[in-house]
Parts: sequence; C-alpha cells; structure tokens
Amino acid sequence: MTTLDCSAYSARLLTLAAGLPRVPREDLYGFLDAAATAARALPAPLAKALDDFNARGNDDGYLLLRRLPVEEDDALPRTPDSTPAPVERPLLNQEAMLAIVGRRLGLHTGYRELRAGSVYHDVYPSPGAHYLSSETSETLLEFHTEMAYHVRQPNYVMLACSRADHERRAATLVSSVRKALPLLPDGVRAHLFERPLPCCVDVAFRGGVDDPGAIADVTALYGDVQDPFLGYDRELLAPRNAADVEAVAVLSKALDEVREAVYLVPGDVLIVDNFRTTHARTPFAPRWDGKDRWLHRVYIRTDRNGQLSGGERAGDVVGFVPRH
Ligand SMILES: O=C(O)CCC(=O)C(=O)O
Ligand SMILES: [Fe+2]
Repeated sequence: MTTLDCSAYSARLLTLAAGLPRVPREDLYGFLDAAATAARALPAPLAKALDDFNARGNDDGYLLLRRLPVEEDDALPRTPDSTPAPVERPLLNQEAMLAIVGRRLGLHTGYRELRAGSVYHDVYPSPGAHYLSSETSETLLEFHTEMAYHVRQPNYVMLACSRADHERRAATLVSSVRKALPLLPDGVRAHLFERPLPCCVDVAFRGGVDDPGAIADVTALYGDVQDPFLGYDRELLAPRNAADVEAVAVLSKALDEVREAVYLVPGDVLIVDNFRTTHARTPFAPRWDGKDRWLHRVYIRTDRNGQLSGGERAGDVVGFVPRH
C-alpha cells in the first residue's frame, strides 16, 4: 500500500492536534513528547499503515497520506520568505501531522549546519536559490538521497503540504531501489555493492569553504544483497575511475525508469524511505504573491541502519560526521 486517504480520520486527528502545545518552537522537546502521546492514539488503520511501512517499507519507497487536516488557504499565513520560522509562530495543522505521524515512526532530528539546526523546515521558493537547494523553483531539483553522505542520515524525509504551486506543476519524484534493482545487470550490482564512492556534500556542510570537493564516501548499494539500501545523489556523487562512472550511469538510468511522480496538494503528507530511494522535484513557476508552494519538512531517525545509539530524544540536533 502506497497511498492512504485519511479523510475518515479528520475529526480524530483534529482532536489529537488540539491537544498539542499551540506554540511548538517555544519548547520543542515538550511539544514532541506530547506528539508521542498522541501518536499512540492514532486511528488503528492509520497506525497500522505506519507501523507496517516502518517495519518493511514498500516497493514504491514512500507512503503518501492524503486529505489530512489542513487550514483553508485564506486562513494560512503568507508563504514564508525566510528561514527558520519565528519562535512564536503558532502551530499549523500540517505541522501537527508531521509531529504525530513522525513520532509514530521515530525521532525528529535537527542537523546543526542546516537551517540553524531547526527541526521544522519551511520549504518555499526563493529567488536566486542555489541549484542544489530545496528553495529552487524554475529549475529541476535533481535526484538525491537526503544527506546520504552524513553518518546520521535520516531514515525518513517527511514533507507536508500547506500550499501547492499555482499551476500544480511541481512533482516530487521518487525512485525506489526495490523497483530499480531488477533492471540492473548482475555485473553492475556486484560492482556497486558495498563499494564506497567519493561524494561531495551540500553547501551547508562545506564549512564555509567554496568547494571542498568529495569529502565523504557514499555506498550506492549495501546491506542485504537481495534487498539492498540505496545511496544516490546525481549532483554530488563523484565516481573517479571509468568502471565506477559506468556503473553509476547504469544505476542512474534504472532510477529514471522507475520514478514515480507525486503532485503534493494541501493536506498531503509524503513519507519518503530515505534508505531505499532517491527523490527530486520538477520545475514550477512561483508568483511571489504570498501564496506560493509551501511544504513543511522534518527528518526522522529510527533504530534501523544504526541511526540511533540509545538515549536520543525527538528534537535532538546532531553535528556533521561525513561517511567514509
Ligand atoms: O519540494 C519538494 O517536493 C521536495 C524538495 C526536497 O527534495 C526536500 O525538501 O527534501
Ligand atoms: Fe530532498
């Protein structure tokens, strides 16, 4: 199962959201603790869908929850044009959904170097955004596994939608390794499996250096040979020798062939399995009228893949450790 219509649970979810602190950023630990309590009271079918996805993943590599509570457009604030959000900003319904659903899955995590270590990211178009940034709009944001080069890589990227782009052209693309693997010749699989490849890092992790080069290593396929995990970034992976370059090109083509497009609309929460997929976003045209596309993003760690060592809390902020 990949898509779940949650309209039948609206009343219950609004009640759970109403039980959360109104100003989440004032005490984020307390807010996420309250969300953990709410997560235990989710409607059974929704709870089961989340628990199953958390235990086994699925072939598409994402779970899309639709028709969750979201404000009417006129009741929403203007789409932000700066980050992080002011501490006093009141809770939005979609932020509440990210809190509750996220706590069912694992622990919300902030990344110190990224957006001042904030846990909730507003994703909105920004004029003149760097081409690798989620603030791009008129250019394609290329395939990336989120922070594949980071030892504390999040298990899930969650994207909640308060506003779609005006023309509803922006698609979030997700490619799953479970669908791409059968397209790979045995030789390519064997070549890439458990083979670290040089990888550059996103601007936030470059320590103020313009271009530090490939300061990390990322393994494209690893884990269970029959059901491997994926680390793939079209812009940052920097294979050096000809055999690596060729194998990555074959993987890249397979990932293109299996991609699924999700057009996020208000009330959607997309949960991306960040160890089995790579994702991208197609271009769209902002109007800079306060009503541009607006997503809320959180990163979730779970104890899968050694992402937790014990004692962590939802809301912790972690520092950068490159993978090697
Ligand atoms: O805007 C989107 O749909 C996805 C952007 C993205 O890759 C992200 O926020 O991680
Ligand atoms: Fe992303």
